Amino acid sequence: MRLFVAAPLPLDVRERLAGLCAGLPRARWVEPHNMHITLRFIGEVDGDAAEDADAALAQVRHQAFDLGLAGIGHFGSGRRVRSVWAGVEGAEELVHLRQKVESALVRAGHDPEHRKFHPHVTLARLKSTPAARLGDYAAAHNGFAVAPFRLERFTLFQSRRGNERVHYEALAEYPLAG
Ligand code: 3AM
Repeated sequence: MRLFVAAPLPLDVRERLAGLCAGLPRARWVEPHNMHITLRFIGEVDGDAAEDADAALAQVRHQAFDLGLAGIGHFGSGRRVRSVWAGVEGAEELVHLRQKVESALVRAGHDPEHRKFHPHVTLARLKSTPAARLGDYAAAHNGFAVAPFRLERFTLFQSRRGNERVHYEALAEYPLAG
């Protein structure tokens, strides 16, 4: 099974984000119920490894904290822009949480993640979207912001692919201390 760890987003935040999901040609928009902030991609694992990851994640201790969203960005450049996303504001605590998640997974036997962490909410995956259209889109939405909301848990998701749609199913939730 294909797993990743993420911060889930409240419904009202996902509804705000859904308002950004239009106006880019050749975009595959993320459905609002699938929106999240990935903390750590785990990848394909068997049932035993999934149980070990779950046990390790259940050991993570961290306070609940506030975070907001602000701005629009993208990964890739020129004709190879792969995705557009909403940025995270005040991500210091999220970075700490992500470090704890990373340490827990490495202790559970996963290879360390060496790529830099760029907290974001993916809005769309793109293929050959003209750069000018992306510029117009970013300019139109650059003032986007969501007021801080409380993150009270993080989640282990399974990514399933079925008839052309991807579905993220929450396998386990880990509360942050209130
Ligand atoms: O939060 P986002 O949507 O940016 O891109 C995938 C998605 O991130 C990422 O894991 C999240 C849940 O699918 N992902 C997929 N394959 C990946 C890989 N091989 C990956 N991240 C890193 N390495």
